[in-house]
Amino acid sequence: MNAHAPPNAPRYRTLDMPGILAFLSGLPDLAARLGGTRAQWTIREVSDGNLNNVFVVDGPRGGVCVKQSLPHVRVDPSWKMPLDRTFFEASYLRDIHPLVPGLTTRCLHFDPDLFVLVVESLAGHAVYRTALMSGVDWPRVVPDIATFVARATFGTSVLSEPFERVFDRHAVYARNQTLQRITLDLVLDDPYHDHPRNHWDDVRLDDVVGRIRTSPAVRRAVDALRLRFLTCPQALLHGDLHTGSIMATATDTRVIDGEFAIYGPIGFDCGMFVGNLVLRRFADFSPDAGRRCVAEIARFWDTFVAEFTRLWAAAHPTPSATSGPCAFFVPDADGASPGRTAFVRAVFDDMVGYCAMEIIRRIIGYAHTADFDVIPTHDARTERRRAALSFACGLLDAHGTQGDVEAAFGALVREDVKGF
Ligand code: SR1
Ligand code: MG
Repeated sequence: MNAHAPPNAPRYRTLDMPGILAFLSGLPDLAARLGGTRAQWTIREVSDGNLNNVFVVDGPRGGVCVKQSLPHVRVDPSWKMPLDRTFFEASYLRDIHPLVPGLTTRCLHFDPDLFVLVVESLAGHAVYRTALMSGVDWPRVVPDIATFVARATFGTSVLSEPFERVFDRHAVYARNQTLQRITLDLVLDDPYHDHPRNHWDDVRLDDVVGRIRTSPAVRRAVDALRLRFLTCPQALLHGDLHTGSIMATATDTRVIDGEFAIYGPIGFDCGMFVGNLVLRRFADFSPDAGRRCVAEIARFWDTFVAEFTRLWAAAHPTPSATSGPCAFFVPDADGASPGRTAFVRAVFDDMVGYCAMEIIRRIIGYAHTADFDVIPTHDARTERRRAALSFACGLLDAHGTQGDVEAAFGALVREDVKGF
């Protein structure tokens, strides 16, 4: 028994690089994928997120990516944490890979004792956030992510599967409570009151933080969105779909890091992604950054709606009078579908709300993003963060009234948004 293993995982030990190579050499399929002998394999650590150790191993024939849970948050060893997050990530990949085969990675192996997950390595791909910060323009990524969200959520919802199957899956992810707690606290709660995990480095943000926390309309929106996150299990979500959870090239897009997977409102995944596009917009000084950002959000939303409704129409093609229990959502004989329209509108409102909450938590909460780090001066960084917070505050103030992308996000291009 390993003295450092958590009590409920007696065979667990944190693998170092030689340990990873030894682990892989004991798995014939993975060893064959790498090719050659263990002595010919190279290994490098690529840990980038907050939680886990991640390594890429390359051999003469191919590569794999190895991810292991730690008994604590990687970036804060004093924050202890159960190990089960790689189990949920492996489950998520197995559930959604058939729905989005070219848009994520395949789970090649999961070890339930060591909490090690092995997936395909993405040679040549960059973390999308890092690529955006270096100025790339990869027009495929946004519609690919919209397609990913539409297919992965539709395919795991009762709109496409018998409820028994959905509820069984829901029961599995309902155990992902450690990471659900993190999202509840870090994204949906902490930023809206004093909490030691919050931080920002300039008192010039204090007044906008105060505005966010004291506006009754913002408070109402935040409370409603928090409640929806817990009470609206529409589909299996990625749960942490920021631009650091995407690996891409100019021609290929893959969603990674599904450890936060949970049943919840579909607009949560949409809002996380769009929120990170908006964060990027506020860190970008190029003159048409606002116009490009609004165009990207419109492309995301239009692609998502087109794909989601295409799947829906294909799954329920018959007129409501002759169909089963989901008739409310099936088009009438004349093709109209008020139920579907209302459902999609609710996803839009959720997207806008969670987008705002993602922006806010990334600036004043625990886990900031690197986007603003490329801005050369402290004053300019503060100015941009202030502008982003003000914009997010406005989204929540008017939450539920915006109606379309232009109404919600059009201010990103107008001169009346100060600070950029
Ligand atoms: C302690 S975990 C902090 C953040 O990192 C993850 O990527 C999630 O975004 C989480 O909120
Ligand atoms: Mg992550």
